[in-house]
Amino acid sequence: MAHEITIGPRAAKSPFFDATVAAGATGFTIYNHMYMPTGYGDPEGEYWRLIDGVAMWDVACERQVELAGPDAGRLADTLATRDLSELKPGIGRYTCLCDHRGRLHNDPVALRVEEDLWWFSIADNDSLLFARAVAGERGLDVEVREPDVSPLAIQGPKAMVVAAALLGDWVHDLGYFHFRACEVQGIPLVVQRSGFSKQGGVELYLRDGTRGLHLWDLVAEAGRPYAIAAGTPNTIERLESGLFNFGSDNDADTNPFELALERYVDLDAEADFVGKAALRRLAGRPPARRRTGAMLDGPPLGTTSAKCPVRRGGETVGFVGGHAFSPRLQANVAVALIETTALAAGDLVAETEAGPRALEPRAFPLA
Ligand code: THG
Repeated sequence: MAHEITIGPRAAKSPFFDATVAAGATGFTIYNHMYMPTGYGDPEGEYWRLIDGVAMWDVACERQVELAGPDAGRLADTLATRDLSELKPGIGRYTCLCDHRGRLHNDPVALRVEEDLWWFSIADNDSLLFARAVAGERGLDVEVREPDVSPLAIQGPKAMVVAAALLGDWVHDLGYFHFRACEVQGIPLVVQRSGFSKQGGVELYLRDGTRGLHLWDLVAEAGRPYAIAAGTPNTIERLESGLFNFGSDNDADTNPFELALERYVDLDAEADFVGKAALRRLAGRPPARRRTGAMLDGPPLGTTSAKCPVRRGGETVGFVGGHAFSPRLQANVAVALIETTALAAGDLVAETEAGPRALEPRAFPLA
């Protein structure tokens, strides 16, 4: 008997939902309380389309936490582990968000939309609640809310020509994480050079959820000469590239140094951001665990972002945060978070669902 998950406030539809079903979505996950497609039935084809061509992804679940008002900039700098104050409107920056003990609770792209208007394009965690609490405790004059904004990603080596066909040649001049507001056939957008792959492209932040299906069709039409098709943030490619995936690569007690995200922590920032003192203490000694790329031996493994244990001798010394068979490398790629001493000692084994596999640590990128 087939079962279904009810649509409602705990599992909302993206504005692109019906289009993704029509395009043949075969699976969904829930991310920021919203459905996100996880595949269209041809994992290998979807991978090669991202590597060699162009794909369009429903990533509406990358919800925005909007900070608006006179203290919006102050709150942005209070939440982020990097200095955002000197960003000009139209520029974004990838940053960590930590709690008071330096534990990561999100890794958004922060966009300064206007002087006093910010969006934190968040990964899968309820950081809106955290932002509201901090704004209140610090006595800041700022509204924190979730606006009607839903990203649609165009990714792959042909993504920029598709974006230019849809929007105009100006998109080629956007620097990485730079963005611009525009309209296409009256549909309000913010267009940013960004996306969760190393293959290049843009994200179209749809600013009116009632226009999702129309926008989807316009992108599909502009991409037709380049054989665009629906895809999803791709686990194989993100593992090869070493992109951090919040929730898979970390647990609730992981700090940015363990995750090799230290270049997104500025301990000399002027703002007294949440977690700064704790992160200063943590920075003074080697991290207890370390995130690493890895190869897993043996026959091809399935693609997963589910965790499995890493052992050394009889002991559990960490976890694999996702693994896949890389068609480019013809080998199994993985990401793992492993106790630093065990990582140095070697002889590591991942207890995958297909049985134990020797784990060889490797620096990112793997491909
Ligand atoms: N796009 C948008 N929002 C998002 C994501 C996105 N929110 C959730 C999630 N993804 C956030 N995570 C990431 C992780 C990595 C990157 C962006 C968002 C990324 N990293 C580049 C890298 O690692 O090479 C560049 C980072 C840098 O060095 O500045 O792009 O994908 N809208």
